[in-house]
Amino acid sequence: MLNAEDIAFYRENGYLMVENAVSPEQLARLREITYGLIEKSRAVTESDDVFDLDEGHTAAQPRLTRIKLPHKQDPYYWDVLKNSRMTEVLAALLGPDTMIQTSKLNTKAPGGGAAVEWHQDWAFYPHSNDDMLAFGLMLEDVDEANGPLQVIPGTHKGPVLSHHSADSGVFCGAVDPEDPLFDHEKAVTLTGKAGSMTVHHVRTLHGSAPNLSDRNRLILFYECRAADAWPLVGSASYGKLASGGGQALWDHFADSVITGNMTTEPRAEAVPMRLPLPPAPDAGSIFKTQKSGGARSAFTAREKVGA
Ligand SMILES: O=C(O)CCC(=O)C(=O)O
Repeated sequence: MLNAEDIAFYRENGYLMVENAVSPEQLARLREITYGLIEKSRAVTESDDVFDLDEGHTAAQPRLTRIKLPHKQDPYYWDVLKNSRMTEVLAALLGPDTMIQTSKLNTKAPGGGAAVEWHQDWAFYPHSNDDMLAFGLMLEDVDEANGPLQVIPGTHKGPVLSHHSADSGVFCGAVDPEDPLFDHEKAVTLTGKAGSMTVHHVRTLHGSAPNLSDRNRLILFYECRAADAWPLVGSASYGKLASGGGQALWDHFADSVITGNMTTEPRAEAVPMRLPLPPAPDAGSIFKTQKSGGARSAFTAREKVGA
């Protein structure tokens, strides 16, 4: 599925577009399940373990920022990851042994669905090496108007920028728009037809503007790692598991294998790291972390005014 040129492009730029990552049947079923979950969210009044609610969410008009851990909400999301062309992309970019780090379905509602401020996933969850990436499977067409993912090529080879609020000192999950290392002029916008998939390296700077269209922007993210990239203390999601003890952690990892085998021999590389601590007051999702942590918006300053 990926040729040598694609692989070289990814290694050089830290991102890639892949068309037709799933079959039309898989796409149709994923959409059906996703819209079913959005329907269910009508009964929900506060963000919980499944739904992250956007401002203005009501029973009459569901507005979600996210469905959390979709592969835990319906087994079909997991089935698609394991039984589609995605596994070929994983093998080409991460090798034969791969695991899921997390998943999320960012569901930007029409007419203003929340921006995701610029960040590096690596700042949220440093590991012993950075052979990690995120797939972004488009469940609806994504264009300039409905809040596409944007990336800054080459940043996967650069430093980890500060994702801490200059005001409060907490981890706010976003870079400061005025950070001199944040070169927004180089941003590339990733649009495509439903069924297309973005791939970005764990250290690539990325973000997305609000959804200003009258259409949903549904992107299903699977964040994956080489099995020998081992999590370091500091990531909120692993923190929860660790409180269940070693067995809970082990069971979680055993359930996270996508291809090949897990390992108890992590590979350590000399990669730059920062820890996502102390946490923002509400670390329930990236949206909550950025808001409650006091992240400054790059989008109000730029895209919203068309600058
Ligand atoms: O939804 C998006 O456009 C970006 C999502 C993202 O980067 C994240 O949730 O970490």
